[in-house]
Amino acid sequence: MKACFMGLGYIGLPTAIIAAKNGVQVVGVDINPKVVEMTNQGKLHIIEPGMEEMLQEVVKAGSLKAATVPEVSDAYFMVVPTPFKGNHEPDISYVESATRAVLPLLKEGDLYVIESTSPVGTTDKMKDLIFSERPELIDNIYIAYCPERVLPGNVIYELVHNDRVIGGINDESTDKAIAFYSQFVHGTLHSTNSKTAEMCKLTENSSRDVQIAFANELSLICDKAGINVWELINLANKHPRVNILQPGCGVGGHCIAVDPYFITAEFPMESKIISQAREINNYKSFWCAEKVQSEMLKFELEHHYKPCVAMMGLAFKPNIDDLRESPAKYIVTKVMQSCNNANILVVEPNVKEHNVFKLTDYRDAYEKADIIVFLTAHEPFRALECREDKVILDFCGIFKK
Ligand code: SAJ
Repeated sequence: MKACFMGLGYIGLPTAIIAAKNGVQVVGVDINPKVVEMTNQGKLHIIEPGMEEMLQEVVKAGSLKAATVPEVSDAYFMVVPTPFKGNHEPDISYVESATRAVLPLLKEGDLYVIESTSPVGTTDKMKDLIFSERPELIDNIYIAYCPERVLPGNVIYELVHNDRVIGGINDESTDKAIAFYSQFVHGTLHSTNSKTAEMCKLTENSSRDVQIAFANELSLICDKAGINVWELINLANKHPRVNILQPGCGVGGHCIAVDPYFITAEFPMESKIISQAREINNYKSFWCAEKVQSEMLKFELEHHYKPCVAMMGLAFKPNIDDLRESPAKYIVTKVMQSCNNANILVVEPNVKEHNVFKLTDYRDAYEKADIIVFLTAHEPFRALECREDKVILDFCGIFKK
């Protein structure tokens, strides 16, 4: 069986590698020639533990090759980004152009799958596009939607062991897609229709966003009421049916802070909680930046000099080096703008160099600064001693004090 993966990003490339390792002849397609070149040399252009060794193995064995254009295959997978436009409307143009690229290659009996997070109805739209251009394929090819669910940093394990939801445009399509994924997925493959599978992906990430918003809302209430939110949540979670998540400096990454908009854009009247959650989580970052600025002003009035501030963490979540859509980065930028970059030390232990921020070692910054702002709960920060002589703004529960 030969399969073509359209998109060699954070999901497409690992999936292509795992499929190639499990007997599938894979062509990985990307519009970026640099990505194609690196992949063919066995070099990973993304950061994912353990993945490069696997890539080298499948490239060497000849079971995976990368190219800028697709090749005739038996199965085609759309694993391209679905960002949103300025007004939070989903943009499915990459899915559409990847589909148009494989359209001329499709033949009877082929499988076409969308993995990209997509608004409800996208699979039907692509089905209509395929059948309008290639009417002879109606009832002759299999079309399905199968979202990914992996957590960056744990991709190898989760790609194989997570359950998956697979929704075809008809039962035959669902079965055909299940047969493909069962070659390398050990988790259960749950069958449904394409619309439910699309909504399922959006629901999973919106659910997490809503739960984090609840924790963030509590943190704002507790700040006003003079209550330690970490202690409060810990105690509330002792109830057997309560499980509150952790507040932070906002929600980042390219999934949880994005996918809920795919629901709110299409169902604005019905998605009140989902849209409120987005607002609360965005507001939390703004609130954190304001809090740092007011603490700096207070310090200056009390001590008659401008404080040195350590901004601890830039990544969008703990123990990774991914800065994309990071609330910490937004807060650091906003604070730096407010003081013309003076006296701000920026720390990110998982990144060696950055083209915008001059990075300082976390121990040096902690020692030197008057105000310490914890933005991302990286593990090494937890080993620091909580110092009475510093002003500490702990937005991510390093000391839980
Ligand atoms: N966060 C909090 N408090 C928490 C948990 C997370 O503030 O208690 C913040 C993080 O700091 C980060 C953001 O939320 O800024 C998102 O982090 P995350 O670990 O919740 O999720 P992602 O974006 O890395 O991955 C999510 C996962 N989805 C769910 O857990 C429902 C993953 O399984 C998906 O595959 C991925 O989105 C995706 O690709 O959609």
